[in-house]
Amino acid sequence: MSNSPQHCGQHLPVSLETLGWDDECALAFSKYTGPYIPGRVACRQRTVYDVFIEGGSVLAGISGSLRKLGRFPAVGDFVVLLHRPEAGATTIIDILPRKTVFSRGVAGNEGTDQVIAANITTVFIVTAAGPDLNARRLERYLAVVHASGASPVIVINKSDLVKDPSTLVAEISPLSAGIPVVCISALKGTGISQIDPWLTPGITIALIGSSGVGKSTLINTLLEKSVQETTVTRDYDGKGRHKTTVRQMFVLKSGALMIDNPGLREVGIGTDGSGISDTFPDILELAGSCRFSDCRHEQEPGCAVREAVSDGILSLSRLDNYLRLMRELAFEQEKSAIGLVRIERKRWKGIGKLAKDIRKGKWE
Ligand SMILES: Nc1nc2c(ncn2[C@@H]2O[C@H](COP(=O)(O)OP(=O)(O)OP(=O)(O)O)[C@@H](O)[C@H]2O)c(=O)[nH]1
Ligand SMILES: [Mg+2]
Ligand SMILES: [Zn+2]
Repeated sequence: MSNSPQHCGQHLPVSLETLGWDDECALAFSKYTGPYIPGRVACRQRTVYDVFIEGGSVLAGISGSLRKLGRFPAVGDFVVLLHRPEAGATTIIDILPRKTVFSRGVAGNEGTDQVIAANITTVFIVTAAGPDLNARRLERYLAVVHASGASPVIVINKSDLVKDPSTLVAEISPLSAGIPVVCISALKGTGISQIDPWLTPGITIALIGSSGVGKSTLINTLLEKSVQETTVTRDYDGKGRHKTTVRQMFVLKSGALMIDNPGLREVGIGTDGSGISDTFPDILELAGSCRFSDCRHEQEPGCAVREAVSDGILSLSRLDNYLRLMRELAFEQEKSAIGLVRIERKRWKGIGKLAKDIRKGKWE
């Protein structure tokens, strides 16, 4: 095998429209005239990006100035490329404003959100019949998706492993009010047509979920070929081997785009609390009737939330998960406040260095 970078995914004659390019993108791009072309990042391999462009794809590096500013494109980003095929070089020189950002707060990352993917319309939260089907885990995923600006769909996979799949849907219905739930077997192809409504041209869907739930299998089924390697090891506790290691965007037959992700080992909730409020609207409504407006629903007198638990209206485990996520949010926000100061300092250092380089004429 050669060491030179290879395209990691499809090489298709796609149109910009298929890639989700719209008026907003066109407006943001309109300030670029000259040898620049638009593209969309399909895959990142260390320092090289696989970028879909009108009619196909190219491998591109990023410009020195983006690197110095610490602005790295994510899968799904619309980018501006300096395309010089005659010189054998294509460079990403700018990232267009992101419409949605799907990120996860990661411990040890200075409390900042790590961008998983950008410009995602819909997130399929994939779970599988069996031990992975867990309300607490789903609530956490829902909070992360809500915070991203994308809309969630819960996909229960491996329905072929149970006698009566309708019980699976019933199991999670209490937490999925208003959220579409589909139950499929990616392996056998059963129920796949239920996801058709989301597979429309220009729509970008990201698949998330634990390792082994069948995300890549679903991609293979939709592409009607084995482009993604799938694993036979079942890994529900996050300790095993993850099959997919690279995040990658695919163009489906319907014209929709789908991003396969590695199984998420750890989903932090990030620093945006809106995802939690959207996931627990029932608790927020109850909280409006608590005696104290800053009630933490722990020991306070006149707590309407605790009362709902004793009355059997709200399950204790749901409240516990809510309180756990709120504590995590407070912690992440505090960490971020500290981390941001540090990052700002680093960023200004980068900008200062860039200005110096420009003055010295070192900048291309
Ligand atoms: N019985 C059954 N097995 C399935 C189904 N979908 C996937 N599998 C199996 O589950 C295993 C894991 O599937 P993958 O598609 O690799 O899972 P993944 O979510 O992509 O895993 P990571 O890439 O590690 O995140 C494989 O052995 C698949 O054949 C299904 O609908 N039914
Ligand atoms: Mg996979
Ligand atoms: Zn309360």
